[in-house]
Amino acid sequence: MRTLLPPDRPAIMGILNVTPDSFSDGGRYKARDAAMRQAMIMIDQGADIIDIGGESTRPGADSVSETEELDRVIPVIEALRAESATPVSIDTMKPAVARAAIGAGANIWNDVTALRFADDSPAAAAELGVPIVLMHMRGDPKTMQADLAPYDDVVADVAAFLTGRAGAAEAAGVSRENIWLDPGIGFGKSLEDNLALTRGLRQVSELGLPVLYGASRKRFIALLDPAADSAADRLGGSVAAAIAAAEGGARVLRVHDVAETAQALKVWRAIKDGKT
Ligand code: HH2
Repeated sequence: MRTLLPPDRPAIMGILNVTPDSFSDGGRYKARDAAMRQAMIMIDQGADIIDIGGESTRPGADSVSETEELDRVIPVIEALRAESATPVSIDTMKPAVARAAIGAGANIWNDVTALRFADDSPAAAAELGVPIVLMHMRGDPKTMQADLAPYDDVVADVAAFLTGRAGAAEAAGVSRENIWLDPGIGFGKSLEDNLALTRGLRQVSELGLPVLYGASRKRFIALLDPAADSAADRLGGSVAAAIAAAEGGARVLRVHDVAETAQALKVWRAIKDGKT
């Protein structure tokens, strides 16, 4: 398997939602073949990791049953594993889905609840022994945008939360080298919160654990550019946010538009390092 985290640039994590209702690509890749095609395109375009999710976490989304989620993601993970050595992450809050996905060949557990969904989540992460993404979110996807009480200091609050969750994971037996952190752009945050977290990402990366950043096609971009009402029209904003995050020390960028992000990273690195 390839190294998960390249030393000299952020890894690109390509998003593959096998759901009927994801906010940007919902429904398009439900069929396994279509999902596989999209995964292989993203790999060709430079994705270092493919993030497979079977439950939408967009604001207001309904939850899905464990069986339904397994039916959506496992065949795609198996098919991808048969075709490619590219690392796969499983975007799920359910420990049983994470277990099955890792069993089918996934390499990373991406948990937007930071191991708070089930009592046995921390123990499952310890037992699986793969990198675990701990993301910051207030409330749950159904309620998170309803209650936008101001943070005292959003960057400090998120950093403190992530420090606490990393501590809880370690206490449950997860090894520190397997812990990645994510500020959770768009999860229970105002436009100003998302901008402050992006601007202040260095404060999160200085916690000393790899940081994953995901702003791709998210709604806050349309708050800055009302013409980008449709998610597919948010490419420019997504790339701008990704480069700002790279500047703030992000080690993984979770994106829909792999080719454009890869190109932007090449130009960014050439400018920064003076190397072509
Ligand atoms: N964002 C989404 C889903 N999973 N995981 C991490 N670690 N970080 C994120 O920012 C993040 C995530 C939401 O985006 P998307 O997958 O495109 O949509 P949906 O949740 O509707 O499937």
